[in-house]
Amino acid sequence: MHLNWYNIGTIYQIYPRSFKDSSGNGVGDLRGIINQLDYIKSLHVDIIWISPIFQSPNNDNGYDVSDYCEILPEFGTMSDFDELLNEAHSRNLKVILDLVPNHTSDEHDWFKKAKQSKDNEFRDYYIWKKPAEDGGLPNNWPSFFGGPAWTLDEKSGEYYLHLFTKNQPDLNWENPKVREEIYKVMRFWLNNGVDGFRMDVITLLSKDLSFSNVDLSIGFRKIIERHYANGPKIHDYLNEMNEKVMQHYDAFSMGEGVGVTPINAPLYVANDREELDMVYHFDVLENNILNGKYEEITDFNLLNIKKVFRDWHQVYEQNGWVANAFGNHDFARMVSRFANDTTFQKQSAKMLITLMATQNGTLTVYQGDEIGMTNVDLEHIDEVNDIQSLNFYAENLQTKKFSEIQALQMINNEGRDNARTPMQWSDEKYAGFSSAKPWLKVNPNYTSINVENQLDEEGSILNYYRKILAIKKENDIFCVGEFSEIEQNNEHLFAYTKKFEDNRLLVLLSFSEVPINVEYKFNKNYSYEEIINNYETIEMNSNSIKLLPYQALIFNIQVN
Ligand code: TEU
Repeated sequence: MHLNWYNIGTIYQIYPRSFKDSSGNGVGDLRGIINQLDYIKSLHVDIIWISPIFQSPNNDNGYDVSDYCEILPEFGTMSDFDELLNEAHSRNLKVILDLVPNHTSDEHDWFKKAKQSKDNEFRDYYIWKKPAEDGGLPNNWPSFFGGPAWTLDEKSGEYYLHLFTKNQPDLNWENPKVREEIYKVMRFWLNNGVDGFRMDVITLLSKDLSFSNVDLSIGFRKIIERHYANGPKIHDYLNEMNEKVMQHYDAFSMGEGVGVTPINAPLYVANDREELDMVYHFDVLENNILNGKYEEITDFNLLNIKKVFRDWHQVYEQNGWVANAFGNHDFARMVSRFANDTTFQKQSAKMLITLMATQNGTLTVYQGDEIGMTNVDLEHIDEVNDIQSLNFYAENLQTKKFSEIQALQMINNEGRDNARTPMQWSDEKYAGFSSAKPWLKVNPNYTSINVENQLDEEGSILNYYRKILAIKKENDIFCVGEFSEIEQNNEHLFAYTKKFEDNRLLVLLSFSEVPINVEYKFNKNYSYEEIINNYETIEMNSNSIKLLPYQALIFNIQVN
């Protein structure tokens, strides 16, 4: 198998609003990123993915773009961006941007013009429908962020489609002019030197033109999978995009795979398809979210996570490639969701990265996870910023399904702001993120969890990330190979061997708060070299290993 730089490389995701403020206005910016490039490089990551930096009214913090080829002034200027790119490249770091091709902001010029009249040349850039016969909504489609996916444009008496907020009208990809506009945007950035794109909700581009009602009882996740994502022309569009743009550059595409399953993923990413280079799947991130956020969640269950990884192996068998994530800007913090963010915060943060770093696929690391940042407690709805949470809260005030206290609790458990609190750089005021009050509350635990504390502490989470990512960089087996699970039905242990070419690894990960014993017969003909351990000790004999709470171990196996 041929591995490209983007298969082997580790991606570090930056949410620019929360990364580092250099201008003192409480909002992170490009110069903040430039100033931290040495820090980023020191993590041994290879690629930086920056969430949207384009002109935007920030209804959905940049995922509502009003000009794809301008930088949001709060973040800086085009020359700051050029400098960022040059400085990153000079450190051998690639940079990918977040392309948002499914929708624009309602403040984008195209939409402003489209709204002017039914025969405006931009009208067909968006998706318009007449009211239903009873004068109501064209169909019963719910939006991702609560409420219907249609909003009435009073002037024309027609509804426009928006799968996200009403300020994010969906583009009409049936229109070849729209597709050309987006390709133009892509070429603009690629010609400027960027190394690729993370493509926001790329699976939603092709709509089911029957626009028939959906069965709401199947839950939102199934609605996405069956009706919103994977539409009839999606593969034509991605093929065209690849042919007209991507294949002309040494750049890669990582499609946000909302609604993608291990079964249909190869259609997007198998080598011979010439569509996307990798799909970023949601099966770990949404593992305990059954139907959709704020609908139903279950307790964390390791057996389900193990099954996810097992299921996705089939994508490699078909020459496809995926990107893995335990966290991003849309989910609660990984250490709070999947492990233990109190007594064993340190051990479990290290254990989770050990798991992720040894799975097949491209590893993505979300800012702050490398120091074990945790969920935050927002004490009042006024402290909430995220539009998805705010809409849920407002809707709940009407339906009264949950008490206000419960609703806030749910936001604190599941909400997107958990991942968006300012990066904790030091124990200075505002966590060293900014000299002014930040746009979103700083997690009060910044006094103990911060970069500065961890820089020189040998046993810190940060230094553990550095160590494992450095080893991963030199060893392809970390991101590719055949798996063989040990004690597959053990709900406190994730253990496996990996084999790739002549290399072998043994990985043992405890998800238990008490010590556990793993029966494992060490082969006398092999030698086992411990290369990763999140504790200083190890207890083992020839037939078993005792794992301490959340212990993570990797052995390099050599045939004698
Ligand atoms: O996310 C798409 C998406 O599916 C998320 O909305 C996710 O389902 C949700 O947050 C979890 O409940 C992308 C971006 O990552 C997100 O930040 C944007 O809000 C969204 O697209 C719209 O552009």
